[in-house]
Amino acid sequence: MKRALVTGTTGQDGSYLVELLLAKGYEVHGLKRRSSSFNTGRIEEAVRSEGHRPDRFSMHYADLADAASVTNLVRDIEPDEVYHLGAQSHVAVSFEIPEYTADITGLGTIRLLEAIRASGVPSRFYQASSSEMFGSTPPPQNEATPFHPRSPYGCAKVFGYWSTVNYREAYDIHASNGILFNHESGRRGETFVTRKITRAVARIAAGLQSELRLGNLDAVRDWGYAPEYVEAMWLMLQQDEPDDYVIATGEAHTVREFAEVAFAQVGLNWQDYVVEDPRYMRPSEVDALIGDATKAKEKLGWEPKVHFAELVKRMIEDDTTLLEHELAGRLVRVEL
Ligand code: NAP
Ligand code: G4F
Repeated sequence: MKRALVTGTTGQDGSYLVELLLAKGYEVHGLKRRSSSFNTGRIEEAVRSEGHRPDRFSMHYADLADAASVTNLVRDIEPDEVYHLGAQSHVAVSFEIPEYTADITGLGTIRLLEAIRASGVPSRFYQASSSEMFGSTPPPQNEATPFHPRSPYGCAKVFGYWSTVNYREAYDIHASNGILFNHESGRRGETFVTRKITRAVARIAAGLQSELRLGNLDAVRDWGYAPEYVEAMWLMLQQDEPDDYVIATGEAHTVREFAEVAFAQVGLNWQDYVVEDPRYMRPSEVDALIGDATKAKEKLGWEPKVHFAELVKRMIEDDTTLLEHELAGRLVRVEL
């Protein structure tokens, strides 16, 4: 039985990856950080789904700011594969807390790589790199496109990317970067733009909200479906040789289009509800991200199946169901 350690387990991608690894028969160890309230809602859903056996799944307290905590995990668990997804992952927030973002999102990667190197455990390593690293370099972007980050988050991810390449070259660690373009789902954090929109649409349709305040409606993104993207992470660590891969759909849509399609799904006109609010504009913006995932198709056999309209539809359905459960008081949190 293969053993995996996943950081960022409580996040969107971590929860889908845990689900995937359990389904593949792995023993999975997740990291959770101390929080004053339950922060394991997504992973509860993942562990319960499809009757997965919780005895192959454990959560451990650790923090990416605490090198000893991650070093101890690698030494004690001796994982075959480490998926490093933990990060301060919000671009707008990174302008408010740049040093913290550099510490967790940038140095956090070095702490984990160093834990692997120092322990001598032959773990394969996945780094959650980001299309945000391309920043202002015009699309389409692929593995050869130069980086020009536009946020503290993007800068921290560039550091993590090159650290991963460096540990591969210097210490022969099987370390790969997945350069993932935006990917979304019903488990997406509520303050990222897609989920902010689909959650608002469900609430507006139910009469609980009257407007939706957004920032830059002209931004272009390449939005895919998160469960498919975690499959690509796993595929990268199954290759004989480590490498770096862009994962994207290649389709471009604006934030405005996302809002238009989402409101139309419940029979509403987005223009009646969306208010442009400078509060959500960024000091420097990434105008357009559109990925070219040809290498992933050719080498990993990976291709996206869920496209834009279907993605928006699924997210609206998930938020509508979630709202019904919330209103019926059917959501109960437990300790994991
Ligand atoms: P997410 O939902 O924001 O999850 C981030 C995870 O990191 C959460 O589990 C969070 O824990 C954890 N974390 C934050 N600070 C931590 C700390 N100090 N110590 C330990 N854990 C900490 O992000 P996601 O969308 O799943 O993305 C996963 C990874 O892929 C991230 O590295 C992100 O930057 C990167 N990425 C995402 C996308 C995308 O479109 N989703 C695209 C490219 C790259 P809490 O639950 O306690 O907050
Ligand atoms: O949903 P977003 O916050 O995602 P962003 O900035 O593209 O970052 C996400 O994708 C990256 C991959 O490219 C990840 F690395 C990162 O961790 C994260 O998952 O914003 C998307 C676009 C931006 O241009 C933003 O300015 O939507 C625009 N936007 C317009 N109004 C808004 C809003 N974004 C947010 N969060 N909230 C708004 O009200």
